[in-house]
Amino acid sequence: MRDPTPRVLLTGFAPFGGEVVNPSWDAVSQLDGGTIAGHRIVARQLPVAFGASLACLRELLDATTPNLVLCVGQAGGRGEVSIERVAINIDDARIADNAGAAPVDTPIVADGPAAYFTTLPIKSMLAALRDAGIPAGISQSAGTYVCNHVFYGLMHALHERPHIRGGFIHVPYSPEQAAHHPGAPSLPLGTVARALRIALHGALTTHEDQRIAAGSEH
Ligand code: PCA
Repeated sequence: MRDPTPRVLLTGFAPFGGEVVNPSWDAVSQLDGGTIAGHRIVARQLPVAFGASLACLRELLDATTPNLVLCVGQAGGRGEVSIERVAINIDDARIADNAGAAPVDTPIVADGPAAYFTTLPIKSMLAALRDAGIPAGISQSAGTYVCNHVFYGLMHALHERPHIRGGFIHVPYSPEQAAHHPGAPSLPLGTVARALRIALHGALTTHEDQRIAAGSEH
């Protein structure tokens, strides 16, 4: 019989762009099999490829039947845990993905809406992270590469399944990666893993988001 414990699907990405690690995967894999707010965490890796990433995510959604989905990716150059507000319907690759594809100005879903908002309580998650002493912020753009592609595809899939909440978090380089990118900020993997636990706990225990100003002018 299937385990009746409700589940969270938590994804990280494979390394890309010449990196040998991806802190998103290194952090989410630390949470695999654990329990947060009564939910079993199922952590899986997605490929950094426009085509294969969403095919993989759809299979995982069917196989896991989660209550909540959080996808996590690396954002080299960002200095804080970055909770994404919105996914936009465009692919515009600055570098080729791991399968060699580099789409330019291509819609992710033909005739899909221009954007989807996350259905996670991002302000409550932000407050929980800041209260725990972890640098965090709300981001108004997940970029136009594979992370935004996965985030948009996730929210498009969940549009038909409104009982499943979904969202995306970008994380900085690990210190070991930043050592090869002079001047780039970083966060230790243990801090990122703790941040994801706190963010998920906040998401799973909040049903009405807080109203906290966390916007930006750019
Ligand atoms: N970061 C990339 C794709 C995979 C990842 O970890 C991005 O921000 O699009």
